[in-house]
Amino acid sequence: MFSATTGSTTIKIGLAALLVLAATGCTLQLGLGEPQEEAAAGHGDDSAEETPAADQPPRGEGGGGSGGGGGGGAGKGDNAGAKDGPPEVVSIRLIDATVRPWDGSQECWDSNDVVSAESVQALAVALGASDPYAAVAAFIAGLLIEHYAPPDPYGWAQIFVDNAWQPELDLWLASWENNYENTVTPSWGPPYSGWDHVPLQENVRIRLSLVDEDELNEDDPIGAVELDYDDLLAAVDSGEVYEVPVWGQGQGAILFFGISVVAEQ
Ligand SMILES: [Ca+2]
Ligand SMILES: [Ca+2]
Ligand SMILES: [Ca+2]
Repeated sequence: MFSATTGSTTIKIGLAALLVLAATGCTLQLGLGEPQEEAAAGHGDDSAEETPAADQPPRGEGGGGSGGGGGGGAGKGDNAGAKDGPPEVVSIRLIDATVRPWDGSQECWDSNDVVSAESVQALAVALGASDPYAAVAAFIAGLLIEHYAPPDPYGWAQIFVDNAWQPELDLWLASWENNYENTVTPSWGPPYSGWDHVPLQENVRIRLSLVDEDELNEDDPIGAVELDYDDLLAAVDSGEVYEVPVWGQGQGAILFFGISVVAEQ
């Protein structure tokens, strides 16, 4: 039985899951807040319907402690199983993301300023580099980011395992109340949220959905991306926080999704 662990945010626990978990002796950490049904359901796109309404932001009052992973980082070299074939069971922590500094209209997230063609081209070059994560990080570091009206990302994660999305294991990574603001590199800890005792099945998926919190207007959907088996396996093999390149998905506004995946034994 797999389980969710939440950092400073909240998770939604279905009654049925609670009963099952009580029966099996697993422990879950409960938050008080609940994602909206739209978030809990397994949607296939990043349409506006999927994002929580602006007047009902997720609340971060759930004082979750960290679960088994604590700090959540994978110990370097602690990737037992990587050399003996894929691990059967893993622990996953969701660490951070990198958001493109402009939206699908090439406007800044929190202003109507259109970014320069030079910036767009420079990011394209960085994404084509041999180490795109480092190149993109350097590109972002070189921006006068305050001129780019950066977003205030919050979001949630969902997992598909045992041939189904598991809404009772949805995790809020940040809420309106506790998200890092004015950043294109949001992180979600410590402590970091994630899931323990996850069977590493070939059809496993993890979906990340991000939204830009806006005080005055409706929130701006940033996007949704999914990780698959190969991504999780690559993360195990890396032995460290692994930044999955995801800019090819959807509108391309989420560039990287950083995760830590450790084999459980
Ligand atoms: Ca905005
Ligand atoms: Ca906020
Ligand atoms: Ca905003």
